[in-house]
Amino acid sequence: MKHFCMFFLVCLFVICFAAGPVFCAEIIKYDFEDGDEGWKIPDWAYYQKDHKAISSEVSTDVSYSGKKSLKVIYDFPGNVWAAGIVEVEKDYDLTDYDEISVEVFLPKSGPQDLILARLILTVGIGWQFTEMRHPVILERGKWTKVSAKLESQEVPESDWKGRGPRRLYHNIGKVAKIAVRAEYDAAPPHRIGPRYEGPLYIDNLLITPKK
Ligand SMILES: [Ca+2]
Repeated sequence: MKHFCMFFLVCLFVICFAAGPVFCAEIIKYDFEDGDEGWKIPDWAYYQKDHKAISSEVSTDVSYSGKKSLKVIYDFPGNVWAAGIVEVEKDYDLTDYDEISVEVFLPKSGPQDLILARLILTVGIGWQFTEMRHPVILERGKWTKVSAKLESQEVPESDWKGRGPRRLYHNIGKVAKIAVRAEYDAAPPHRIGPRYEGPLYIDNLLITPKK
């Protein structure tokens, strides 16, 4: 019996050790309760003609979790496609993670069905943009969840753009930035809308481990 117990404990130790990273993967969360946590509009975006994010700051106007969120001010002209990005730069190995999600709030004063959001990961040695294949339409006056399954052997169908070496699957261990991009989906002359000079709020970005 004693030998059996010892054998069992050794087996348990070996299994736990072998599966260490799975057990150790903890949820990654940005909820802006302790400041901007490194999130900002990247410098290069200010030089892009179609990037229209003006400023970002932590705010108590609205929140999805806790009392604060990240308030990003945009100036979308409405008569042309435009976008605005906020991001955090930090090295992540997301091999043992399953899904990434974020909540985005569009005030009631915003246009309906014209502002969308998607998540973007900057990955690999070449820092390549890997973006969600389908952006999500933001509902006015509500928090809208934007989420995507991360790529893995278990999830062959991809929620992400990028082929070959740019594919997220090949770079999931080398994520350098996480970004949220808002897009004003104007396509003149037939699809245009009112100018929107105002905020979106970002909160509760979660990267959840595989079960
Ligand atoms: Ca929060």
